[in-house]
Amino acid sequence: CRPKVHLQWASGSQPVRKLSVVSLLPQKLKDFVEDSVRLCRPSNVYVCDGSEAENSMLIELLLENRTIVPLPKYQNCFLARSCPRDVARVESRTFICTTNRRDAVNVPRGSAKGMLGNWMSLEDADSAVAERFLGCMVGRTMYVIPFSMGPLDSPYSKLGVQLTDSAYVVCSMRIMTRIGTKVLEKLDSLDDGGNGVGYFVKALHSVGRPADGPVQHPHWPCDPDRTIILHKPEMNEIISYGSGYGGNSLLGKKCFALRIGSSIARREGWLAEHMLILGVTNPKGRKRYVVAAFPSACGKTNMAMMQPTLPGYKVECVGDDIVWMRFDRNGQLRAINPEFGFFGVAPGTSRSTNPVAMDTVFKNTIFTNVAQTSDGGVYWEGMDKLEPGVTVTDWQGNPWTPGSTPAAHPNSRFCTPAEQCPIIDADWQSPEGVPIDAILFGGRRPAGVPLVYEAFDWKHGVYVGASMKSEATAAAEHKGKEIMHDPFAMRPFFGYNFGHYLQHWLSMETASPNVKVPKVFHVNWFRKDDQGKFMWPGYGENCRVLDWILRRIDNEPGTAQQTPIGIVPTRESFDARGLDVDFDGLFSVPIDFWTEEAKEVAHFLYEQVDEDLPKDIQDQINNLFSRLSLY
Ligand code: SAT
Ligand code: MN
Repeated sequence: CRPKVHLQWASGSQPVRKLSVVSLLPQKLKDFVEDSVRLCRPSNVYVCDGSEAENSMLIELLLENRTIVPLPKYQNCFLARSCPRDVARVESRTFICTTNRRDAVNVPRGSAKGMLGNWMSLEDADSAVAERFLGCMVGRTMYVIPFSMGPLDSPYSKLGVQLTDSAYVVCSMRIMTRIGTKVLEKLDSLDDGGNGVGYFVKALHSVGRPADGPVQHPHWPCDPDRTIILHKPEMNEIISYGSGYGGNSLLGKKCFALRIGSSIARREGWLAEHMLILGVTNPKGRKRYVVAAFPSACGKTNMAMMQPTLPGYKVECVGDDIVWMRFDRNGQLRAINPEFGFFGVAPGTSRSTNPVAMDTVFKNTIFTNVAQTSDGGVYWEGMDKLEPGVTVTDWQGNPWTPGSTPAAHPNSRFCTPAEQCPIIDADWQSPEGVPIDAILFGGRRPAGVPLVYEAFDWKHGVYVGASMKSEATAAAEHKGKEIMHDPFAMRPFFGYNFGHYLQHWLSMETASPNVKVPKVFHVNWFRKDDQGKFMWPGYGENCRVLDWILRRIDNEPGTAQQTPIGIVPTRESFDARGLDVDFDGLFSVPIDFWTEEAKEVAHFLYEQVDEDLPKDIQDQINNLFSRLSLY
């Protein structure tokens, strides 16, 4: 019962020409497609060319299936409502699969539970796949999406091919990555070097179908009970089953660009990180680029699109979520954004919080799980006021009244082309990347953590990244406002053992004799006062923090005040003009709090990383304790 493999050429909604795919695809890709066809048994195979016509055909199909509805208020925008059980990443079902466990995940001390990723053996992964994928695409089309992470002409870019049975995924991948014939041509021209490791990342995805009983939501088929996301870094493979949602299904993003990417990066001597990239120009016209790592749903998109309030400042956006970076021949750190679009959190986005995003997302955008207005628009919590007379349908399709349950799901998203961003940086697709002068780490920390502090040096900076914590958000299945460890904002995205990851970061400093490591900072926009009120206005005012950071990069005298945890601004060097904020409160370093914090972080690192905790990090822990006790 072997289905025929066809390459369909579409015009409008009618497939008009069928060609045998066998003779046309590069051998390795052909093998991948054929093996997957034997497993999944789709009724059709369609190779995506990435064209406008193809996209229109798929949108037409999605409208017919009611997976999406049009949003006539805007230009070429659509809304998808997912199955309510398929609304976020599923970290508990996400695995790194390797021959040896210790390569994939940290090995905690004693019986402690590993908090930094899940491992599965290759044999168990094979059984999980066999149980789920056999015949999972019967009656469906398998789409073949050749995609590039990074600009096609960049030496830093990597290619992938995703097979999926979801047209929603194809349309979203087309926004989030560079897809189609051009990628296929590049892939064809590459040589795999015969080393057996794929020279493109193989990514197999199915939304699945429940083992017992019919698909619950015909417009959003999925199999939440058996969702599983597998990564095989030794083979450059990703296999994802059961979910159509963002980070679980757009496999170029977290699965490739972070998990497989970090593992490739370690082998090749560079860094794949969960960071935004922005360019900031000061009033003197000096432009610098910085990267910043915050956990999911902590405002990376807002910061990447910041509208500075300080006169003469300008921010431009290179990326809002993922960075691939390496030191160039001159020892300068350079970064590319491997993505092509923004998959941003909608709630909280408004004309006042992120006007640039508001100017970006109302054309050519797929919204997922936001609310819909009676005049054919969208709505979410924290958006601007509703126009009078307009009624709202919530993210599940039910009538909504203000004050009742959330109109939009807290993890609802916009998926929008980066090139539409009015402040997209002129060099955002530069093949050699942009030069990076500072690395920022941050999180949601209601207590104790200053607005900004600078690490003493690179090794201390690596410790600061390792010690990151943040309040849980809606981006994954976690409940409540618990403060979780989230080292480097990578907790759900490490592709290999966190101890080895720390060693890799430490090794960057001596990667070559001329390496100039950037300064490292920690920021926290979310400190609260005794009344539980945010102490810092955030958003555009965060440029004041960037202003201080730029002064530090320039080694401006009189800008540094030493504390046991790092360097904070002197009052004179931090521009708080016109703001009514409690400077001392914002920058205080409460010693009792930090002694507890340092102990807790040390406990976490020793327990989680145990024998793989690098000596340099152990030294950093000890140094911090002695600085705190001397204080
Ligand atoms: O769903 S995604 O993983 O793409 C978003 C996020 O968690 O950052
Ligand atoms: Mn993210």
